[in-house]
Amino acid sequence: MKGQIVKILSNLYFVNCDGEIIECHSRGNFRNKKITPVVGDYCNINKDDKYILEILPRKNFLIRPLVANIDQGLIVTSLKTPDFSTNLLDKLILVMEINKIKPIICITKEDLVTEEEKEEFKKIIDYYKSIGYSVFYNYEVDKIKEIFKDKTTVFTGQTGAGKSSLFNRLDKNLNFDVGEVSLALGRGKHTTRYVELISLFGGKLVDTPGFSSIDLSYYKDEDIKAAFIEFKNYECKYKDCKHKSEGIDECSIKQAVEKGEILSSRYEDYIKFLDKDSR
Ligand SMILES: Nc1nc2c(ncn2[C@@H]2O[C@H](COP(=O)(O)OP(=O)(O)OP(=O)(O)O)[C@@H](O)[C@H]2O)c(=O)[nH]1
Ligand SMILES: [Mg+2]
Ligand SMILES: [Zn+2]
Repeated sequence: MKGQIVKILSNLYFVNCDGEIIECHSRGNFRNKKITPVVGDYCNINKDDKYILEILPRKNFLIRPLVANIDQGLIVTSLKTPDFSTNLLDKLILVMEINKIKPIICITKEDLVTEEEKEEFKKIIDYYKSIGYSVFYNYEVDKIKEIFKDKTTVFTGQTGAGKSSLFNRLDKNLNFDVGEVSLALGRGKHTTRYVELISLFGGKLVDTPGFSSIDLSYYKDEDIKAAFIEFKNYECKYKDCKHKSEGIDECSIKQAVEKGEILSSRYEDYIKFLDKDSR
C-alpha cells in the first residue's frame, strides 16, 4: 500500500495512507540501500506488519531541513529577534533555487521595528519583489493560505523566526510548540524538534526546526551564479564571466551594482558564496 511519511520519531515512521496515519518501522533493506527515509517520502508499506517496504523515487531532496518532494519553500524571516539578515535570506533563496524549489518570503515581527526601520526594510523587501519573488507579512493570513493549494510547502528559516507561530496563526486549531526567542537564541536550542508534514488549505505544509548555520560548501560556482536570478537580465562581455575579478568595463553585473540596479548586499553575498571559506 502506498503512503507518505509525515513524521519520524527515532525509528518510528508515521505514514499517511489515504488519510489514515500508520506507525511503521523500517527494515532498512530497501532495494536502494543508500536511501534513508525522510519526511515527504512516498513509500510502499506492508499494512499488516507495519513495515516500510520501499521508498519511491524522489522529485527532490533537501538536507537542511531534511525533507523530500517539495514544491515551494516559505522562507520565514524576522525583522528583529533574530535580526534580519540579507546574508541568511540570500543563502536560503540559493538553496531553494538550486534544488528547484520555489522560494516565497514571509516577513515576521514587523511589530518590533520602528517606523524608520520599517522604511529601510521596505526598500530591501521591494528589491526582492522587483526581481520576481513573492513576499508576504505573517499577518496577511488569508493571502498566505492561498499559496498552499495543491502544493507541498516547507517552512524554513532561522530558529526563533516564527515558523511554528505562523502555523498557529494560520489555523487556530493548531497548537505547535512556540519558543521563547531570547532563550532559544541564547542557548542555541530549537523549539521545534522534528520535521512534520500536515495537510491543510488544500495542500501539504511542513514545519521544520530552525537552524543557526547552513553549509553551502558542496555547491558549484555555476549553480550559485544561476541561483541569483536577476543576473540573467544582464549580458557581460564574456559569456563565462564570474562577475568577480573581471573588470567593470567587461562586467555588466558590476555596472548594475554600481548603478544601484542590483542590490549591493545581493552582489556581496554572491561573492561571499563563491568563496568557500566565507560562506
Ligand atoms: N512580536 C512578535 N513575536 C513573534 C512573531 N512571530 C513569532 N513571534 C515570537 O517569536 C518566538 C519564536 O517563535 P517560534 O514560532 O517558536 O519560532 P520558530 O521559527 O518555530 O523556531 P524553531 O522552532 O526554534 O525553529 C515566540 O516567542 C513567538 O511568540 C511576530 O510576528 N511578532
Ligand atoms: Mg518551531
Ligand atoms: Zn559579469
